[in-house]
Amino acid sequence: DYKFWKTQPVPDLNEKITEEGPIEQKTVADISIQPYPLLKEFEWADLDLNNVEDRDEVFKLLYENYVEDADSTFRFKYSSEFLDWALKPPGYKKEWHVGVRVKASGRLIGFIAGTPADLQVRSKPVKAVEINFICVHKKLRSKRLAPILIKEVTRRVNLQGIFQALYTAGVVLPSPVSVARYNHRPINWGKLHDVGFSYLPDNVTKTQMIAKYTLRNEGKLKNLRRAELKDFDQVFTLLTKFQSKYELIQDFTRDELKHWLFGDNTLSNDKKVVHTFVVEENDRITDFFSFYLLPFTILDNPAHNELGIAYLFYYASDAEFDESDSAKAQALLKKRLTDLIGEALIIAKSLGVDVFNCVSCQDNNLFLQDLKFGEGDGILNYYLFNYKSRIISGGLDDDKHV
Ligand code: YNC
Ligand code: MG
Repeated sequence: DYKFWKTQPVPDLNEKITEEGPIEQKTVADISIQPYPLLKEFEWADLDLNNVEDRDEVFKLLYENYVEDADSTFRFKYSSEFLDWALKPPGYKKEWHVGVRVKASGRLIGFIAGTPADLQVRSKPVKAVEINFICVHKKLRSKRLAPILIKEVTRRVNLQGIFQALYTAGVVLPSPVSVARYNHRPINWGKLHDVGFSYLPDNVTKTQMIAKYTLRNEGKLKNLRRAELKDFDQVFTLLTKFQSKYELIQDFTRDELKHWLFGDNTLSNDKKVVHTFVVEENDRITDFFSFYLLPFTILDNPAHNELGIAYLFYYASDAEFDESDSAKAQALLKKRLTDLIGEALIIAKSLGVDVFNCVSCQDNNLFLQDLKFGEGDGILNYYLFNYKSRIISGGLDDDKHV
């Protein structure tokens, strides 16, 4: 019955939203400068991710205790490099990398992170953070530590004059502003089947399944290449224009987008987390896409211990820009995105990826079928904290409580 969430500035499930905007109006002067009290055996700790030991502690907590699938076959494996990229965008604050330690041993048993992420909600600018990586050690679950982590990170964010947040979760809480489904494009179907990720449908052989998902080794899009920093200005302009049609987007500064697309450029290509590619014609960037690598640990499997997974990240194309007939524009975009993401699959394969994931929202629905993505069991709910918004269209729930 959402004992905690009922006390928070979020809309009730099924609440009809008429007016959009903040729920509570607060100022920094209203916010306590004292941390929330913890049980006496625990203490708060800011994690310094520039410090290798701190980063490894967060890595280990998540490696052993973070999100698993429904039957505990897989667990997200966020590497230390991934965390360094994901938690340190421009303007990050180490006070927002909130840890809880056992006082006696110093052991990290809880974590939650906030990162700067201004938004545009139906073209309205909303100053915000993104909240992610909430984790409580398995031995300390169901003791109401999660609400304390959430309240403490809220307090610390509020102290910087920010009162709104974006977060996503597999669980249903009051109240999703949009809902998307995970889609999976098998690349190494044989392995996916061996580890229980993919099932063999009736009346089909394994050989047929492997053949169905076999990709070429070489792409066919001319002028596609790995993005370089010199491309950034054009990519920024292209993405800004491309995304202006969406109802909920992150309002990137240039430095932020540079970080999200190129932030791990000091790593070699085989260690990189985020991979960005552009299509260039006569010195003009016409398209780009990016994906990041986030493997699963495979739990209790004698033959395999890791599943290579790519997640589609940002992309943009100018395919539709000069077409005023909207049906024609859509068809042009569908064709171009199918070609582009088709290339992403081939590149992901060359990086050892076993499955390519994306969610069913925005323009992704244009290419899912042609590229042989299949619907997964997983749902991703999108939430806004302290902000009422009508359902963001483009997700699964478009027809619900509009
Ligand atoms: C969750 N994922 O409903 P009620 S996603 C938010 N997000 O509250 P306890 C969650 N709330 O129902 P446990 C949640 N999961 O009584 C549970 N809850 O109102 C709520 N798992 O707390 C739940 N990471 O401490 C209930 O539960 C209350 O010990 C129960 O801890 C939960 O990062 C958790 O899946 C998730 O480590 C920490 O199960 C634990 O079970 C765990 O008794 C594995 O908590 C890892 C995992 C979730 C990944 C994510 C997004 C987090 C969003 C948090 C909300 C942010 C709000 C905005 C704040 C900033 C505002 C500003 C400005
Ligand atoms: Mg707990």
